Amino acid sequence: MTVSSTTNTQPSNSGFVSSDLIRARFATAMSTLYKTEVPLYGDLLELVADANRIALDRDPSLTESLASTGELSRIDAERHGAIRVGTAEELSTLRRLFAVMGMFPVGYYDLSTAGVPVHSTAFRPVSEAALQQNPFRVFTSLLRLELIEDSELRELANETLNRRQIFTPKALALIEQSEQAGGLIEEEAEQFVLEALETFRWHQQATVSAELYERLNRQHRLIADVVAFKGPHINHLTPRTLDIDQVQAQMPTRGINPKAVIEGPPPRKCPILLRQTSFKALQEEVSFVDSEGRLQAGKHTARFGEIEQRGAALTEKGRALYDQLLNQVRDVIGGAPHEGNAQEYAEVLAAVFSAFPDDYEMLRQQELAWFHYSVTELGLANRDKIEASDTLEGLVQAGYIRFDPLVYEDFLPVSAAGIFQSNLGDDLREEYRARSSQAQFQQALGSSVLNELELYRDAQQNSLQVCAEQLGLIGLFVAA
Ligand code: OOG
Ligand code: NI
Repeated sequence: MTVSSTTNTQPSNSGFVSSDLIRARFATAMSTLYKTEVPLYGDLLELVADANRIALDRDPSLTESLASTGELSRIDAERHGAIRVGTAEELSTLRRLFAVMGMFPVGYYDLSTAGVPVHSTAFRPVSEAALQQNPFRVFTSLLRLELIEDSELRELANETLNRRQIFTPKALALIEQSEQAGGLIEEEAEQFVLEALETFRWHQQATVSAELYERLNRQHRLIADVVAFKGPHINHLTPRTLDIDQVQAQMPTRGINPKAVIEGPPPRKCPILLRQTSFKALQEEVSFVDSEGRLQAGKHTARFGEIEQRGAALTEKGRALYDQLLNQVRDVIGGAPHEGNAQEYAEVLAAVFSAFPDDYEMLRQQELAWFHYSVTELGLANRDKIEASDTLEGLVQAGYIRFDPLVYEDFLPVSAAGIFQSNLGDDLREEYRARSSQAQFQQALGSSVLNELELYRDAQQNSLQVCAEQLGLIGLFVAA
């Protein structure tokens, strides 16, 4: 799959609503739905909006940098969600549903090493233009039923999953319509958003008896969450904050209790990758149904809240350094951080990560991060003085070209495992011996996943291309 084959703005005369617009409408509809389902999420949105305003007011250069990369306009609408599905068919149909909204599977995440019986991808827009319009992403996990050791229970789970249909008939018909016609017209697009939303809605009534729920729950809480309900309810919706430490500190003032440790890198002058923290949602009332159809009252904890701060996307080299340092931290504290060693963890994290350059120019020189290059006003004014022999470095030094970090659009497996664990009640379990594989996941998905590094490399290269064209130096800059 190439990026150009997934460019998703339809020609305006096709009569189709652009997939970017469908995604933006869907993201808004999802946010509205989740606000009514989990009111705490609405409070969190307000907290994040306030903190973002303060962060931008405090730091004009941040505003300028976000404007240069096109992120400024998307910050308030920016969020990701997460769902978990049970079968290959559910996953592959989701792939088709997300494609209607210009969202494609990027990356592969193996969570089995952290004792979570799933593997995952993120459906997200891929082109820079699409990301700027609306960067909505959904972290999507496939349950690995083969990890249920009890064969009778595994068969029961399998039968339960095979009996359910998580998509409405109209959603399925509109996916087909879009695939065949090459898009959806206004009326269809409106209906598609409403029908697609049904798949992500919370269902208070379980599809299994309290007894089967308990058996599934004992295997793993995640297994019960996926198997026992009518659909893959959205389990959190995460706004992007520009100052996660500030929001984390303020959460308790609004009655929200975050987990003890922020996942990801330590606080830095130049943020990298992704920092995330979550809060546990309340237990919810559900009803189970016995074989005679009688309802039994019960409780289930599935949904939670999360915030994240995004920083520079790292190159392969930068990512290797990040992974190495994070492993070092874990070696020092003896595994994953928890409430009991939160303070020590923060200190070790900060100390170990002092080895990671905290300066954009150094990150660029050492090719640790990806950047977006753009011509400055000074550069445009001096266009005539630029010669074919000028180098990119020379033009950057002269102030004719500026560089801003490309934001990380993806997820981190170790952080994701920490988020999973915290809302599963922290009952840590050992890593699964039966490791998952990307090939197996892609077979269930019905396609390969895109490589995120290639997307960042393309974005950097495209920005250089635009600079070259604006300065009349066509084809001069070569990719890093
Ligand atoms: C997904 C957990 C991972 C993230 O942002 O890394 C996650 C889930 O609990 O389904 O949300
Ligand atoms: Ni998340």
